[in-house]
Parts: sequence; C-alpha cells; structure tokens
Amino acid sequence: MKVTNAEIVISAVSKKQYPNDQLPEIALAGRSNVGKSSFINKLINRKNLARTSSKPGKTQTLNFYRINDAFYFVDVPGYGYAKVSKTEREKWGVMMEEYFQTRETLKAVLLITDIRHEPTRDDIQMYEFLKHFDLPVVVVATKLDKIPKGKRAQHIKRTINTLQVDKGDLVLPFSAETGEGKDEAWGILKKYL
Ligand SMILES: Nc1nc2c(ncn2[C@@H]2O[C@H](COP(=O)(O)OP(=O)(O)OP(=O)(O)O)[C@@H](O)[C@H]2O)c(=O)[nH]1
Ligand SMILES: [Mg+2]
Repeated sequence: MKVTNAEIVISAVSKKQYPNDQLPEIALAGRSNVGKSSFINKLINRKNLARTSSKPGKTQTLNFYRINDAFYFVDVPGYGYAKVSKTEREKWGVMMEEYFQTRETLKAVLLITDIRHEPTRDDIQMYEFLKHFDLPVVVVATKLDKIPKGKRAQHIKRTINTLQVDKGDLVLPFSAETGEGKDEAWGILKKYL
C-alpha cells in the first residue's frame, strides 16, 4: 500500500468523540511499551506520527489516524504497566469495553506482543477479551530484530502456545526496526479493509 496521506484525527476517551465518517478501522492492542505506535509509523513510513517513547504509558487515549482518507489505524493505550493507579486502570477498562464492544467499523485487531518474551497474563486476557467480542485478531510478534534467525521459530511457537491462538488466526513476526513483516502486514490488512 502506498501511503500518501496520514493524519491524526482525534485522541478520544469516549464514544461520542470517535470519528463518524464510517471508514473501516484497524485497532492495535498490546502491552505498554511493546511497540504499537512504532508499528503504525513503520507501516505508513512516518518517523513519529504516532508518538513513541522508551517510557511506558505514552499513549493514554484512543488515537485515530486516518490513512489515505481510506481507513483508520486506532492506537489503543497499552496495558500491564505496573505504575498505574487503580482508578486509572478502571478508566482504561471502561474505555476498552466501550470501544471494542460497540465499534461497528472495526474490522480487525492487531494484538502486538514482544517476540522476546512469553506472552503475559495480560496478553492472554486481552486475546480472550477480543475473541469474546468475536473480533478478527492478528497477533503481531514484534521486535523480531532482537532475536537471532535460528531462534525465531521457537519464539513464535511459544507465542502461539501461550496465547492458545486459534487455528484460523495469523501470527506475524515483525520488526519496526528493520521493516521485516511489513509487506506481509499490508497483505493481511488489505483483506480486512
Ligand atoms: N528493537 C526494536 N525496538 C522497537 C521495535 N518496536 C518498538 N521498539 C521500541 O520500543 C519502545 C516502545 O515503542 P512504542 O511504539 O512507543 O510502544 P507502544 O506500544 O506504543 O507504547 P505505549 O504507547 O506506551 O503503550 C520504543 O523505544 C521503540 O523504539 C522493534 O521492532 N524493534
Ligand atoms: Mg504508543
């Protein structure tokens, strides 16, 4: 996909703020600091449109990026960051439920995991949460550049086993650093858009 236009449309915290132009949407979920914003930037060839940070918890709102006036990437706030108050966590839960449960233009969710590590309990819960809402899920195992070639297959297998990924769901190795998996990602996304 040739991206000629990408812009942030809104940082939303509730449904009434979501864009209502009915364009199809792809959301990115995953642990705080895992690389969700970096994934978006890599796919659209923009260094920092989706703001990234080496500190977890950068994205706190649902950020809607309109791409080529054709669809949205929605950058979802991460989970699993320890230094978050109970109130914050509850707010996050309400926001997630409202979005994933009711968003009719949502075509698929990319669950971003860190290929270096075994998926966490939060990752497993998120995968189950998305499946519960019957949403198509693609698991993107990112930071592939950090794993030597000979060990990659074994890391992917662990991701599949721990998340108990359904047979029909894809698991895509990816690196925002090297761009590995980028063309495959577009190939997958096109089917949903
Ligand atoms: N080596 C490597 N580093 C990456 C990759 N993707 C992201 N990072 C780094 O991981 C850190 C977090 O990336 P972000 O894209 O901000 O992560 P996020 O999931 O959006 O984080 P929150 O918004 O806090 O939830 C940054 O320092 C990135 O440079 C990757 O594929 N390879
Ligand atoms: Mg982010």
